[in-house]
Parts: sequence; structure tokens; C-alpha cells
Amino acid sequence: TEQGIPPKVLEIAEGIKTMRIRGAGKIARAAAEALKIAALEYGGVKEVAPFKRYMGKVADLLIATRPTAVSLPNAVMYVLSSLHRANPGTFEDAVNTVVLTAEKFIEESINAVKVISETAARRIRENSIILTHCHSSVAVSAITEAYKLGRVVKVYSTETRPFYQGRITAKQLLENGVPVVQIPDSAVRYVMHEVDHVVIGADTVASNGAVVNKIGTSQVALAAKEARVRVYVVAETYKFSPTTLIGEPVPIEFRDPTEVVPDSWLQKHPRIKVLNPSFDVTPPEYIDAIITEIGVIPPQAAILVLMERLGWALDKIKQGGL
Ligand code: RUB
Repeated sequence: TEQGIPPKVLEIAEGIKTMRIRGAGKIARAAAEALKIAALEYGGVKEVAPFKRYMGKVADLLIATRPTAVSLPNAVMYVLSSLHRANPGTFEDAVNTVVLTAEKFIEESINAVKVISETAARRIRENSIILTHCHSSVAVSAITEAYKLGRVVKVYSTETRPFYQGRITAKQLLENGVPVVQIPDSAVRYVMHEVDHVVIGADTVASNGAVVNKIGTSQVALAAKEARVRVYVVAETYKFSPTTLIGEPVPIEFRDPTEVVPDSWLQKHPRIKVLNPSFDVTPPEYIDAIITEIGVIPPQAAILVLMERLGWALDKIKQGGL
């Protein structure tokens, strides 16, 4: 099924799968870029129908790379639905539609991160200590923005076992001049009494306001709730999941045991089972606000964001397919 798909597109798909390209926003933008490349490098019959079929194949390949972040299928659907809506008369129009919509998605995505960061920064109090989990490019950007306003004195960054995305967070914050302290995930409750705000990203926001993010996020939120610390989720609207409106659960990715323990240890102890869930669900009651590019909402208002921003996807669901 990979026949006829350009190597650069396969490379992006592989990059997402192996987590060379990771984080929900980056994954979405990479997928849009892959669709653009696929359109420009299409080598089949230059007619609309076969081109559409080919783009459908590329879409399936991209969507199959990782299951949890809804930003991926949302980005792909955004580009492909424009191709169907535009109803292009010529092959050239069809290619153009894909290229322009992909570029629009990437541009709007980058802009959303900027708007969210500015909004989030204004919500951070003076002299704040912030805790973040995993590596969210939106959270790093928001914390950096708050730091520039002189509001951040320290950031606790969890190491985020087993993949250690927290090391990327610590490195980037430091590069941005933000004082950062790396802690093991198990130290979250120990430091929570010092923390003023928890700022985290999202892979998927469900219609009831539940936030799916890196494994451990719900423990962080639980510790924050106990200590009366505010939890802010920073997430672009394309991280809201339209299919959760019809009660579809968000699929949780399970990754290889060798991310948790070395293969040699597994060999030595073949009867020990290892579970490696990559994401968990934080219920809306544990989240104080979700900060999006169209405003700050209580998690319970997630459904309104879905109606406003993903109406086109809802229409598709009603027609019986997404
Ligand atoms: C990354 C993760 C991030 C969100 C948001 O998981 O859980 O918090 O994707 O990131 P993984 P961003 O490393 O498994 O992809 O704000 O960059 O979209």
C-alpha cells in the first residue's frame, strides 16, 4: 500500500511513529506538510479522481502512525475535506487546494501557539513557581512568555519517564533563559506545596472537557487539586476531538516494554510483565481552565469549542463517517 507514495512522505510517517517527530502540535504540522509534499510529488495519472484516491491513501498512512493525539486526524481531515469541498474541476486545482490548505493549517497552528502563549502568560501571577509535565511546545512557549513578563521565578520540569521528554523541556526552557529544575515524576507531590500553577499541554480534549495527555498527567493534576494549585491546559482547538461527541473513547497508545526496562533485563526475567501506557485521561474536575486560541474556557465548555471550530467534522459524523 506504500506503493507510489514519495519517500519524503514515508520518512515523515516513520518519524512520527518512532517519535523523532513528537508532541501533538508538531505531529499535526508534520502531517500537513506530508500531505503538501505528497500532492506536489504525485506521479500518477493527472486527473482529479485518481489524485483523490492517492491522497486518501496518504491520509490513511499518516493517521495510522500514532493513535492518541487527535491533532493528527484533525489536521489530515482539515486538508482532505477542503479537497472534497472545493470540488476541483482540474487536476491542477486539486493539487493547489491541498497545498494551500496544508500551508494554511501550518500557519494557523503556529499563530494559535503564539496567541495561546500570550493569553496564558497574562494568567500567571507575579513571582510564580510553575510545574510542567512532559514536553509540550505550547506549554514551553507559554511559560517563556510569562517569564518575559517577569512573572516566573522557577519551573519544575518532570523528567517524564519512560521516554524522558522532560529533558527536552528543561533544555528548551534553559535556552530561553527560564530557571528550570528537573525532578523525577515521583517528586511531584513533594514540590507541589511550592507550586503556583501547573501548565500542561494536551494530545486530545474530549467533548466533556477531559484532557488526554502524557502518562502521569492525571497524577500531577490530582496532586495539584489536593494542594489547591491551579491547573491550566494550553491547547489549540484542533486538539479537540469531534468523535468524542458521539461517545467514542479516545484510544490510548501502549508502547514497547523496552522503553521501560532494558531488553536484557526482560530476557533475564521473562515472567515479569511490563505495561507501558503512553497517555492518561485527566477528568474535567481536575482542570481549572483550558486556554485556546479562541479564548479561555472551563473544561465543561469544550463542547462549545467543538461546535464552533469543528462544525465541518460534526457534519461528517452525522453523515456517518469521519
Ligand atoms: C507529548 C505530550 C504533549 C502533548 C502536547 O507526547 O503528551 O504534552 O502532545 O504537546 P509524546 P504540544 O511525546 O508521546 O508525543 O503542546 O507540543 O502539542
